[in-house]
Amino acid sequence: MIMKEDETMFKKGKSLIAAAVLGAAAGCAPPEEESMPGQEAEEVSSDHSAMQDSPIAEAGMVNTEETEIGRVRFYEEKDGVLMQTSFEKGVPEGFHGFHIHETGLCEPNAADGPFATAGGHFNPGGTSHSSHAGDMPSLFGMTDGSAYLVSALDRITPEQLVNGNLAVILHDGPNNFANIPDRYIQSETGEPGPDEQTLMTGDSGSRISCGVIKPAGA
Ligand SMILES: [Cu+2]
Repeated sequence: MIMKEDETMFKKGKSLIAAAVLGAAAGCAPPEEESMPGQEAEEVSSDHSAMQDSPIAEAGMVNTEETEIGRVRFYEEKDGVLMQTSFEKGVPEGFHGFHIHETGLCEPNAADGPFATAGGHFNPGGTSHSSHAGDMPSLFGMTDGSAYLVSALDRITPEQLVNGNLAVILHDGPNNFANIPDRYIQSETGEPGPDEQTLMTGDSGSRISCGVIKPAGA
């Protein structure tokens, strides 16, 4: 049932992209006489039509009751990966931290808290949040609990997504991307700026949904 509705959302996304591509082919660029004198017309060459192809990897997103509430699909494109996320329900209203975590193990009853078994952010470069390969734009939950997000990513490779045994995690709270200016002082150390925990996680709180990233069709 959920899968079916989810498919519909996916197709909606697909036809939007198709419409955009058609628009471009039909010559929607402004006619040359409209360019301002002395201003070079800029070529826009970004092509994110990968969603017309088959995904290379997918994650079925479950909540803590292990019900599938959404799906994340990854498509290979020329310079990276296109991520398409659709949740049918279960996303609290507002922004949520949304990341690729390092271990493809989603256990709602994990000893250290729901989905703690997925580990930290996927971070092969050993950098701070928000420079992790697994960092993604925040997911916005609508008032009806649904959410939809498409984003181009080039810090993670198709190979890592297909063979990395990784997981997508949706957090309960918004992500601060470790953007804590120095005028904020850490209560424990008296140091300015973000503390270690913030530099690791972005402080988006508990994990409310998890999905193991599997090669498409697996
Ligand atoms: Cu996370």
